[in-house]
Amino acid sequence: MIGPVDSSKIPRYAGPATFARLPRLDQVAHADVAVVGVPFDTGVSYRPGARFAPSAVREASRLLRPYNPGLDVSPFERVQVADGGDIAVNPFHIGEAIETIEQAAADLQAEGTKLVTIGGDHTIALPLLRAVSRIHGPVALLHFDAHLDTWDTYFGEPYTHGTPFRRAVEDGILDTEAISHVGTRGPLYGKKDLEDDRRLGFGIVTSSDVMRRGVDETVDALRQRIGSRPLYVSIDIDVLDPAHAPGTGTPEAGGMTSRELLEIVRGLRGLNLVGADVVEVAPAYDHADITSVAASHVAYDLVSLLALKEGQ
Ligand SMILES: [Mn+2]
Repeated sequence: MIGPVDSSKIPRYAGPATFARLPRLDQVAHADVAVVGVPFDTGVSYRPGARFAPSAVREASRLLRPYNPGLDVSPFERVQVADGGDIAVNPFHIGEAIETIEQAAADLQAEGTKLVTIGGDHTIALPLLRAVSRIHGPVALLHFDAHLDTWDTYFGEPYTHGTPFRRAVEDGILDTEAISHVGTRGPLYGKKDLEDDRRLGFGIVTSSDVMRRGVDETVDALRQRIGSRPLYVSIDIDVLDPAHAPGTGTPEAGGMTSRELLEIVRGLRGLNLVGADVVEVAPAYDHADITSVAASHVAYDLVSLLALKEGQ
């Protein structure tokens, strides 16, 4: 196993940034888990800038240490984790970008590597789900987000950051017995948004529900619905309150704390996680790297969950 750069010998702030100072994918024979960037934000409806997230999150991840007490695991000792670099996509053509992402994600997973992907805007979840379902069939989905992301079109366009999960249901790549939004809040276009969403099969645990029920009850309810199904976790960083994630494209007041999000993610231990993404970090609106730090820690816990499972 090739671990991260030894921070007792080379200071954390020195040298090029890979996620958690891990080796690059081309420096290891095989990776059980790879962290991959998708610098793409052509699908946004409001503030752009998520194309700069992969590099910002890598910079913010320099301080991550090798032992995760929250999950009692040293993920980089348990399995081989590597930084898979960025999937380079056409910023001027959403359709082509989606095809590129799906094929690159499928290639990366061809030999059993599990992916934690750093977006990018939420458009990228669709091709990532398509790639994962090629291997596992329809997957359960936990979607952490202020927004539903099940709208039909924007300006007549079907592929945007507000529509990936409606397209995924239409594709038949989600197991609609086990798909849930977590952390939704904020005003909608109309009540029909919620009716359409329910018709697609989604359950909703709102941001207020998380506050009222608490983390443990929230986790129990989510776990029951998922069972042993293959699970994909998609985390829009705007699920956090703007106080915890100001650097994002469509902020909404009244969100979760980073502590709540990390605790819910840790509560997924033991489930059949097959892939995950963290999207919508927009560094230009960030302050003191608050959002990038939160995203790097969430990604670390997702890597840790995969390490626990893959290292069995
Ligand atoms: Mn989203």
